[in-house]
Amino acid sequence: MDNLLIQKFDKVLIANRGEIAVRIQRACHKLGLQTIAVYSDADRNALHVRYADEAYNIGPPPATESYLVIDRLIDVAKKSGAEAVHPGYGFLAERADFAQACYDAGLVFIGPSPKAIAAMGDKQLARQTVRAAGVSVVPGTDPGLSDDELIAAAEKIGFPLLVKAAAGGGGKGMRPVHEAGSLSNALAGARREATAAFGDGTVYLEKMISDARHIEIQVLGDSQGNVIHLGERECSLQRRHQKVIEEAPSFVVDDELRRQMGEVAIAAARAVDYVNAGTVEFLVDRDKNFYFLEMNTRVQVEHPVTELVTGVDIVQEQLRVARGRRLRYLQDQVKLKGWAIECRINAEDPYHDFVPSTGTITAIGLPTGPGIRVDTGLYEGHTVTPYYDSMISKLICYGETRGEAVLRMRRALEEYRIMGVKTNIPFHQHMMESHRFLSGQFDTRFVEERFSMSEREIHDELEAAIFATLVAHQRSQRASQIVAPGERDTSNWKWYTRWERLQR
Ligand code: MV4
Repeated sequence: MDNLLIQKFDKVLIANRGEIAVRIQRACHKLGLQTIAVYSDADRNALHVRYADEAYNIGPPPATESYLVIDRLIDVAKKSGAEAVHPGYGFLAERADFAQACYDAGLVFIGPSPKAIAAMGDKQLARQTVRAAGVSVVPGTDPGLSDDELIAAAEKIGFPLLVKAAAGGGGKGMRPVHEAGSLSNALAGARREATAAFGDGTVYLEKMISDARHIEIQVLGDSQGNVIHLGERECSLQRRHQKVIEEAPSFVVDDELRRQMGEVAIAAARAVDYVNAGTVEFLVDRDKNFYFLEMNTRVQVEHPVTELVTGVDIVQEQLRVARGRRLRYLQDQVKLKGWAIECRINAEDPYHDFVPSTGTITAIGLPTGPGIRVDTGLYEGHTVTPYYDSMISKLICYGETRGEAVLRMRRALEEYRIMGVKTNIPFHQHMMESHRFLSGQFDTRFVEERFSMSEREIHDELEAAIFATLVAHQRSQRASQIVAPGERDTSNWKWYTRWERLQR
């Protein structure tokens, strides 16, 4: 195993913030491990700081001066006596140089080897590596081609195709090309964008798979060479390459397709001697052909939906295998039961092109009850700043069936109260009433091309008008029972916040 330190540890530094830092702490504390938190000046009072056994300030609010400073994190690990580092997702989670720096400092990196991270981080190398292991990839070009060779290759691949950045992922540096004439422009544009974003302008071509769904397989590997998969997550509902709703299982994956995709995902993981939790992304077309897209070498935002339908605590398994333990499950012990849906709650305005919303959270009411899970770092008094991602909470609902999960989600969204910033909760409420979502008929273009919030805005305005009429009428009837919002008993959440929403 290349530069992969596996050994017992008792103290874990969590190189992250927000809900995922809290999630990792919970798994650590369950296993009796001590936690070291790090925080920027903006996160002094954050939940992950309060829950930690020890917490260290690592600098000013911008991530480039705090959460992304490798030397400072390694220093804190040494100073605090941490023996392992969990990177979470985002920030340094997929930086091979960070995993290597941990290794060089004698720290267990709770993730795969730097070599596996690097192999999957280069999208062209990843394609080559998994293809050599028998995994079907989207037809496309090999590394190291000149412009003339790319143009010749494009004719063979056919149109439409995509120009993609080798260092990319997440849609950056990606350009669709519909005819030969626009290829050289697209190559130049993608190179420019990739150079600016990643400092590496290498691009390659892939045939465009249209009407595809984005379905990913969760895998787990241990240091004894066992690799299992935990089934799929449906991640087609995205906006600007950010997922907004995920579910497990997927509407279109039957037992046989799951078995096939699972086997292929395991082969992809084995191709890089994968250890720890990872995700293999696929595009699945209308005929259920599936193609490897990329592998994410970290725990993902949407891991809870898999936890709910498999009963496997993924973060706990990450910690266990990093300490040299075997996976607790064999493949045939993994059984899917029920359905789980996750709504990402973002601080943004769904009625104004989802612009980020900042401010101080003055009050929160979390939904609870059967089948409800909320993963969040939110607390009253927390200030949502523009420095970090706008995702402030994840609402995950479980049901025996997809229908039950949806009903619980609707109820939980109605209960959820966040005051002080705008959130995309109305977007999720609207989605939970959409025929296409309810019937499972959507692909990766649905949110941006076919789903509109304007209907909901009209619906909200209509409701506000009816409500105002009702209030006016009741006031004229019995003045004592209806009072203006300022005079109303604000301990009644539903009433107060509903008024606020309708006043929008
Ligand atoms: C594709 C594709 C169609 N064909 N590749 C977007 C981000 C990056 N992970 C890869 N992406 C895509 N690659 C081929 N050959 C369509 C997308 C894509 C997409 C993928 C998943 C979820 C949402 C998406 C939205 C637009 C495009």
